[in-house]
Amino acid sequence: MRARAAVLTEVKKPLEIWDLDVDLPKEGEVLVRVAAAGVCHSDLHYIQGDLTTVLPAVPGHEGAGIVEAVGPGVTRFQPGDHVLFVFRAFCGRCFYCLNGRPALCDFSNPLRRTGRMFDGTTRFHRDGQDVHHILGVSCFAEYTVVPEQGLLKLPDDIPLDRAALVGCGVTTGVGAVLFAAGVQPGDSVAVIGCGGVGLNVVQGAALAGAGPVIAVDVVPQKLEWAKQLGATHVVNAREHDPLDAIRSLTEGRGADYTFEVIGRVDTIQQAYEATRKGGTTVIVGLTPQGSVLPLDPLDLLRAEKTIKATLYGTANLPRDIPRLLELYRLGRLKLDELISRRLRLEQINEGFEAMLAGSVARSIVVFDS
Ligand code: PAD
Ligand code: ZN
Repeated sequence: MRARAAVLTEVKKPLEIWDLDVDLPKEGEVLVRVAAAGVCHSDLHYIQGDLTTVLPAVPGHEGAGIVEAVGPGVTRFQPGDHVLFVFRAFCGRCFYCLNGRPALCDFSNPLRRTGRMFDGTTRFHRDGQDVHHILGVSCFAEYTVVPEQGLLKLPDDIPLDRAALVGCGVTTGVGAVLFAAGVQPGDSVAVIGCGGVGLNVVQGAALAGAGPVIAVDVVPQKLEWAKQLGATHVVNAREHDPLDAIRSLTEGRGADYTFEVIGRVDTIQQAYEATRKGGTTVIVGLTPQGSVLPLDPLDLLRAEKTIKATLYGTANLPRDIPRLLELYRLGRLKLDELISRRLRLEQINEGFEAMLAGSVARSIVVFDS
């Protein structure tokens, strides 16, 4: 089968649109016709080389589609099923899975490390050359092959472009608040970085009944969106020192919970400073591989702060993703408002440019068929 895909051939270069040969799914694998794929900053980290992977490769990890074919031994899915990609395929049987933490499951480590399927081969090729997978998803392609453990079944009534966002940004952001931090009604929350993921931290804080919810960004439009998603106060970090602003909105103490949703050491430090004594700093942003966070342990101790990090919103994926979709159905979780721009696959680099320019909450690649 042939499929067009956006391919990362070299770091710091735009993605190229290639016509690929896509193999049929092997044992335990599923061929998915991709319907929509969100443009997440984590993909940009691969493009910029802050996260490394085997190249050439097809990025894209936030997406949804329809099962086209299943390989031998696949029992959970059949052609026609609507599915969500999970960028941490999980076995469902190990210690972490049984304790509600599937994103920590080691099952998919070989996929991420090698950019290949479990049998050591790729399902994408061009002119006989292997093209690799990223995070075992690679949904910037018309068709992709994934292990069945990397899919969750979606209900048919949720539009696939809206559902796609739940594959990463929504679950990560809302989950950071509800599942990682466990924010309670009336807790004060500050969110540093209100892009596609940070806006979901804001809406997660609103869902949790937090207040104040202080949104910090450097782009005025992001702050407008943050207000629409439930921020009670906004701070433009280009105009005001976020630390002063957060402290003055929390009786001088700092927030109960601060979230860093950019992926920079300096803003993680800022979030830590803006956390009150006894409060919690939550790291959501992915810093470049090898970064070091300078931290005075005595300061941490004297202030009794907690530093937490969250992968995939610390969500129990098969339990929590259906819950989030139900909240969307009930009008409690906003998804439509998060999509600023729909792109054709050929326009994908514009999605990354718009992300860097700060002009979109999320862009989403929508496939024709
Ligand atoms: P994005 O580019 O849409 O958002 C980043 C936001 O930060 C933008 O709105 C910027 O304007 C804003 N910003 C930049 N500099 C500053 C500053 N100095 N002060 C305040 N705001 C600033 O990215 P995203 O929302 O898609 O992703 C955010 C991070 O989250 C990124 O590092 C991504 O890789 C990471 C992520 N983590 C997980 C996880 O499991 N932890 C999952 C998905 C994404
Ligand atoms: Zn992502």
